[in-house]
Amino acid sequence: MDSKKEIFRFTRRQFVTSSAAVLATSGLAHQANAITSVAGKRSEQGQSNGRSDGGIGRGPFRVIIDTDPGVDDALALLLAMRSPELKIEAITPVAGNVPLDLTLPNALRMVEIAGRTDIPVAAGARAPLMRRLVTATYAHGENGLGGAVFPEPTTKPVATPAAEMILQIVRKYPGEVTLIAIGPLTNIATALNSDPQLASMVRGLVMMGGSLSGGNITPAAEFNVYVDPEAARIVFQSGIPVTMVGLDVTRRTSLTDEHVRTLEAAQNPVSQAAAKIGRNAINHNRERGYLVGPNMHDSLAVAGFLDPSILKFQDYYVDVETTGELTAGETLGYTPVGGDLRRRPGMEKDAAATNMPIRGSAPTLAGTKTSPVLRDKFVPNTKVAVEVDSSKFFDLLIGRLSGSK
Ligand SMILES: [Ca+2]
Repeated sequence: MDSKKEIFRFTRRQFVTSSAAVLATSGLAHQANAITSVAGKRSEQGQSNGRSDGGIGRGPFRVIIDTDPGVDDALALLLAMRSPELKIEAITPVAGNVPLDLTLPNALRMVEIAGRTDIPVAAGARAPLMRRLVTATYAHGENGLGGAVFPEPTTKPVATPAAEMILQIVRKYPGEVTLIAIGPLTNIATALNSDPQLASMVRGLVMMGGSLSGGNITPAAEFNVYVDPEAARIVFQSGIPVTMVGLDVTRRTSLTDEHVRTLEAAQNPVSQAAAKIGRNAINHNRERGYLVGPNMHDSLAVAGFLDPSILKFQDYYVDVETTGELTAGETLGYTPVGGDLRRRPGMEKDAAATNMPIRGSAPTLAGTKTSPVLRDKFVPNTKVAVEVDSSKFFDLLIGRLSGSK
């Protein structure tokens, strides 16, 4: 018997006994052990100012914000531009919530409102890599801002296309740039297709998108990944360290009338614009019969980067369904410490657990593949946000937008 088979047998035996052990003890305690905050790790890398309130005040960190404004994108952009921790090298709009003909001017409107026309805005993709564009005007209104109307922007985008802009900036500052992607991942995937070296040159990618607990546009898929699943797959498989802020946590970020009133009371252009967008979006939701306001999905991704203590993360190997007739855009999270594949606490670090293969669907008779195994062993590629401190998030978001923090 070769050693591989021995390990496999050992694993199966241990799996059976350890499953019982986990059931007998507390699954929750096990999960709590497995969940780690990246706050500590980030502060080792970043320039800490010695404060212990998460990550606020550190940096500045060079970032590129890839976005499809979008109600929650608009507030996320305003939050980012009001945050001294960020050095925003570029904003790169992409088609998503609404077509590029609207996301591009909406992004330009936001830099004008924030008085940040020093930030280059570079036009991105008009359509997903391999699919027809599906928009979300049902959630964001026909103009992408919930019906809130602002003047036509006078600022122009730079001539360089978004994907080229991303490559130029990352090459200029190797190892320093974090991509904050809060729309479909078309621009990032286009940049990676053009130069795969990009993956080893970025510091990381923080994305709003995906879900390990069901979708919002189909039962399987979250909107951003649904729109361009092929692009998302390229990103997850690129080797870039990904932080995924998905529906698992963003579902708990509903904007309320009270938030909007606080924004309205603050007398500055950013809070007034954010209040106008928020008020329109809440009314839009009410007209459609929802009891709660829209979720601030994208702002949570930005806030979680600013202050990692807002979120808790767990390591997964994430891949994307791209061939389903009903499920394209579903994100699958593989882990040796969860679900039916969970191991005894501590086991996830053992060789037996990390040798858990990553399995796809059973091979078809018509296909060329003979094995369902996609990867021989578990190696995480993504930190998935699994818990959120919603009140801490809104303290930061509303505080920054209103100018009190
Ligand atoms: Ca978005």
